[in-house]
Amino acid sequence: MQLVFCTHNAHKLKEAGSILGQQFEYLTLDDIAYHQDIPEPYETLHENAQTKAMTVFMFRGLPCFAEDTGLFVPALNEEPGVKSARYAGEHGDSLANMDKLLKNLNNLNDRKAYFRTVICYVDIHGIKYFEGRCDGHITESRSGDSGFGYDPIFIPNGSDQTFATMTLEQKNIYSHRRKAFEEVAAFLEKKNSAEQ
Ligand code: ITT
Repeated sequence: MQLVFCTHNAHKLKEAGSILGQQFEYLTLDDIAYHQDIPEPYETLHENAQTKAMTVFMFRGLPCFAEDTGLFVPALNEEPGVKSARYAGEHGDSLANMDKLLKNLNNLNDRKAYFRTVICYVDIHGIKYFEGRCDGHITESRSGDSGFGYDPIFIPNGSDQTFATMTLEQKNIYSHRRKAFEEVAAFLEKKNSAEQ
């Protein structure tokens, strides 16, 4: 069975691949020659994930999944949230995004934060959602250079290290994405065995 993972983010592909394993053939957007950007204009992770998955499903007709993730900081009114990729303006400028977040948290004692991931799966039978969450806090400065996005300033509960100082396997112990993808893996396994 072929499945398309609708992302242009190579880090996400690597993380997802490490969780989902080899039971399916995963295609990337490059594999299906989909080179456009998919806009994420909505106010919820669900709507953005659904739009990405539906857009690619309509393009190619293969089962697709897409995810949208945000970093939510309760003391900042849940910012950067659904706008995490473009918090400082330009999409995907992680250094500027982290600088802005550290500046906005300056002198605040409550540095609690959480990542939330929503995955949308679409095939001819319909749409399904999966979720994962990771609670932790924002550090006072950056540490580490692994991973991506806000990893250098996020420490998950139960650890004293930022995600960016961890190996992929260590990040997966705590990660929002790992939890969501484990649900996807269980769903696909069940679906696969029902179809055989
Ligand atoms: P696609 O839409 O192509 O999948 P993207 O990089 O635009 O890739 P999102 O909109 O889902 O991805 O992600 C929003 C931002 O949230 C992302 O650019 C990162 O800055 C941040 N982010 C997401 N997951 C993260 C993680 O595991 N660790 C650190 N930051 C993360």
